Amino acid sequence: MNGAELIMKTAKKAGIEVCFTNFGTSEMSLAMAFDREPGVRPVLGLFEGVCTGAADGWGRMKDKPAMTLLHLGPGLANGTANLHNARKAGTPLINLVGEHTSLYKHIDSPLAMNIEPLAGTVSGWYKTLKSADDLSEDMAEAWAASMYGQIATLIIPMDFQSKETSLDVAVSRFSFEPIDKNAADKAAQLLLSHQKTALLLGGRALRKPGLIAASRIQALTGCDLLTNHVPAYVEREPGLPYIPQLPYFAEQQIEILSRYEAIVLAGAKEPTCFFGYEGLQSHLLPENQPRAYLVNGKQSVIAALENLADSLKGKKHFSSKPVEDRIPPNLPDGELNAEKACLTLSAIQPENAVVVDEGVSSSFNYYHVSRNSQPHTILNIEGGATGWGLPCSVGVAIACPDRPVIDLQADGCGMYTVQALWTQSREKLNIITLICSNRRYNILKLQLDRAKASIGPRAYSLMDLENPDLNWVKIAGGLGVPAVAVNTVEGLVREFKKASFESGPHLIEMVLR
Ligand SMILES: Cc1ncc(C[n+]2csc(CCOP(=O)(O)OP(=O)(O)O)c2C)c(N)n1
Repeated sequence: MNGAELIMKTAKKAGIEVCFTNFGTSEMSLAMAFDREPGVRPVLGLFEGVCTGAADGWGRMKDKPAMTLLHLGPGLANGTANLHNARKAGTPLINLVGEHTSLYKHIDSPLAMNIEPLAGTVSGWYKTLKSADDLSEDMAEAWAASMYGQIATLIIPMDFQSKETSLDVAVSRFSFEPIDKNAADKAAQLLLSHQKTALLLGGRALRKPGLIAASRIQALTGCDLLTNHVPAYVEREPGLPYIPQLPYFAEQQIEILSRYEAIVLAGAKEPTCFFGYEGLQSHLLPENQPRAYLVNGKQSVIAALENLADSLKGKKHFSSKPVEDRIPPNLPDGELNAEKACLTLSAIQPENAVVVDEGVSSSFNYYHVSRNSQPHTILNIEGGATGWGLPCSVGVAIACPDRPVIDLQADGCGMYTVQALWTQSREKLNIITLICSNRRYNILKLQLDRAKASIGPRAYSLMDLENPDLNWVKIAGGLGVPAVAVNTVEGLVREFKKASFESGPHLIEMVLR
């Protein structure tokens, strides 16, 4: 057995099932180990951003890490934007990054790069392997670090991968830190002693057990439940509460947040502006608003919410709210625009779907209008780095082969990592990509309009995706994914149903007015 095989054995023993990779010479031994230690399934992405986005999608669905295998610093650099998205989403994820032979490192060869600082920008844990003797222990440590919902990057010199070893496979161990009783007491006190309160949910709190505990807290205290603008993962089904998202624009968020006398944050980041503007506060919670943070990043938010709900029993203070009737959305008709596209999807999406939302300005409405759709999971781009939806769908479909995967995908963002369609085709993944084809960077135009900036023709043309038009049907076809274009609700319904009946990936370009 060599070092690379030991890494794969350790990964398999820890429960890692898949590795999204685009490798090179310095990772050759690791690539060969996929055959010698076949527990981990390798999946090829034709750009590292596809691999890292796919690992994000897989990790979100399974709540445990997928691996990537990337080529040296440049490979990691290509994958960094989607690692950033994964970091913001709190996704467990492990990168294996090759490094030049340990004795050769001081030579400034063509691909040499200082990898660690780059890894540090996105990784909660990172390490360059110092000795072949540490291979298995370091891999097990990387796994444990990732399980807190962070990225772990292990940089492995080439000579350690190929070195023969008789080391044992290390056992990976992970547990959350105990929940904080003081934080729970403070949260309970705030929720019970104020009239108008909110519980701001994020991270794993938006999974089913967290949502059930949150709705118990709501029933016992009368608090509102909220989430940040782009929650990474939200489960929806009858019996689970609808969690309104804070709006995109800062002044709207400030207006909503200032209605509350006290706030409890449960796994959610403190709301901030996407961008700082002069005269506008960047932290959006009112300065003197009493608040409690239920957990730190190493505690289980689900356990903390359940504990809080239990501790509030018998101390009912406010009457609970009536449960909202779940009325499914009506199907619109006629020519497609962004709102109708969201309504149509909400009305026809199949039961148990996973909806990956990188629709940007076209999907502003989707989160709200789909609240009573068939049971589903929504994934969102918490980090805001473009080019996430297509790769993320790859990881989701591999993690959950029995669930329909729908990517609500803005056209501009789609072009960043369009190679993901090839992986979708090669792996025969059941994904329907719905391109929101407005043929512009609309969100940038909206931002400029708001800033009342006078836009000259050159700047204007930089936000236009016309001349030439992107031909999505041909692009998808060239990457092995059957595609059609539609411009009416009726066409969308027809093509969506057709695509749902056939296995494998499909793309529908929704030409929006
Ligand atoms: C890595 C990265 N590059 C650039 C941007 C800036 N940006 C934000 S959204 C966007 C494209 C928006 O266009 P599109 O995807 O078509 O969605 P629309 O705005 O039309 O709804 C760009 C370039 C970003 N957020 N991240």
